[in-house]
Amino acid sequence: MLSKKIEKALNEQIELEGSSSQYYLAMASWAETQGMNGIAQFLFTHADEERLHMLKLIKFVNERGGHGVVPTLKAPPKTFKSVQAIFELVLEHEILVSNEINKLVETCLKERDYTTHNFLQWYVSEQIEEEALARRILDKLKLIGGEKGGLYLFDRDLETMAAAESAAADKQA
Ligand code: OFO
Repeated sequence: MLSKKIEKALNEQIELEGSSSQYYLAMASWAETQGMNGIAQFLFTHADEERLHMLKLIKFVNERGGHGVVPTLKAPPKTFKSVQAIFELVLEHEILVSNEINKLVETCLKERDYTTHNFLQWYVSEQIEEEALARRILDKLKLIGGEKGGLYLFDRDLETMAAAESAAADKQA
């Protein structure tokens, strides 16, 4: 059984995962309108993953006797400055999410909720991977600089990465 405190904290995380999904969806849609289909595909896949993170939390809260609440979400931005700006925002956002997960883990330890603590370890590892991925992408973009041909290849690279990620997600499902 979840304590009210942990249930509330998990519901806040549900909201954050949901808004991450919307945020990446907005980035994906903007990239698609700019003709960057590989980047868009990568971000669409990322948005789907965040939705699954939200779903996983909702199911956990319900299984533990609480109520996973579907959140009302604020509209994300419609447009973005550049591809570089998008991935800077992705990294910044992932760092914020990691900090929130870490706070949640700490609260579980204080409340002696070892079951939720154990459940959250999956999110801890996921955040390490997502931060690392955002950093790798930013490094690639730095190498390219403002070069158009480089951006074309980068777009194709991300399309391949998106296909690999969704194949891995299908295997897990
Ligand atoms: Fe939910 O994994 Fe990133 O934010």
